[in-house]
Amino acid sequence: SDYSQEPPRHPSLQINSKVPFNAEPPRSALASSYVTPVDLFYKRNHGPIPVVDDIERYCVDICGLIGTPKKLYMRDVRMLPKYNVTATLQCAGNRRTAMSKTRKVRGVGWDVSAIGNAVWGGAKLADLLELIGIPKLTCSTQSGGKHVEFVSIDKCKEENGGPYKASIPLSQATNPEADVLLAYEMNGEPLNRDHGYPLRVIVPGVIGARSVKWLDSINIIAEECQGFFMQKDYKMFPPSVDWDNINWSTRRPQMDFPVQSVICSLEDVQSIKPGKVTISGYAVSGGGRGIERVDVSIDGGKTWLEASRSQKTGVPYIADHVSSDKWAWVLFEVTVDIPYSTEIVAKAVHFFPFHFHAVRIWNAMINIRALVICSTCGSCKCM
Ligand code: MTE
Ligand code: MO
Repeated sequence: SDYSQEPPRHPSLQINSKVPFNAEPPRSALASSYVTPVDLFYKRNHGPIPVVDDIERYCVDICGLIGTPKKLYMRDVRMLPKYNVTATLQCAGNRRTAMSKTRKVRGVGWDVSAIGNAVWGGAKLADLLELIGIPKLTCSTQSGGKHVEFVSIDKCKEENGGPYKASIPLSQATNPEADVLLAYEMNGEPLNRDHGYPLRVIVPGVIGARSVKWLDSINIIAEECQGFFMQKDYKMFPPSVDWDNINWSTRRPQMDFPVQSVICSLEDVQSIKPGKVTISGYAVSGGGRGIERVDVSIDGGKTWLEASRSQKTGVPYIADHVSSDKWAWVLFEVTVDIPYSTEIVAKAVHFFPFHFHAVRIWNAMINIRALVICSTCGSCKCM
């Protein structure tokens, strides 16, 4: 494969794999802005970045279970009503490095920043499908049935040199409230090459793997996509399953991501002085479920303090409220008084109509002793 035409990238990105290019920003930079700047947004690729230079001739083939195949040019996409949707994109492999400390996980190692929040501009897939004769649905709870498959221009080794692809249920694709976009803008700028120029799919609330970049065709198919990334990757198994006894067909592909919270203002192990410390980070849940609460503990999880949550400054965040961005993360912050070497933990609770789930808990170990300057002995030994 040809990696001679890769675009320029921001020097502060932490590179997890050079070819294909996989990189994430430092965690401290990530939670400092609600909307992640494009150049700091994580980049997750499975092959070389495609080059599309004739934008007039670029088009997406729409085929499969429809009357007559159609060609969708960029001018056709721009004729559809334009929406700006603020949505957090998260790779299913986010925090894989930490997971591997418990049990070795295969795949590119990621710290906590394989995630970003952007304002995606483009047409709704539901509008396009309606235009070609597939009516809108306002309920996406049904499972099974037809899928809409997105096929890319890029080539990757997992597909034996074929294109990257994925699918979502037709019921989600035709639901205008699911906000599935054919996006040509990111944060008000035309999409850049790394993020899918000229056109990509954005499936809000769902693992990043389904948001196919560099769209080449859209196929209406009878059942879910049979590609590698739907069938042989991005599935969750119990601890009894390993690489030698895995039966992929026993699990469904991951779609909505689970609730997640991460402390970004501290590293996993860090030396700080005792006293007031502001702890901040992000919390997010898939499926459009808001974040009901974020709690922080400074005693390893024995007692908890509620952190404040925000999206836009000055607007109080309320999960499931009309003033919040339902597909986007919240940033949290709490100031605590740290007395001694301790373990700081954050946990998020997402909003769900009938239950509250606290699913993922993450620990930030902090060793304070090392940095305390003791005026009596001049070293830290007496602590
Ligand atoms: N689309 C194509 N065509 N090729 C890819 O390798 N990677 C997917 C998805 N779409 C991928 C793709 C994965 S796994 C993720 S997490 C997101 O794109 C990452 O999007 P980003 O690079 O814009 O952050
Ligand atoms: Mo991903």
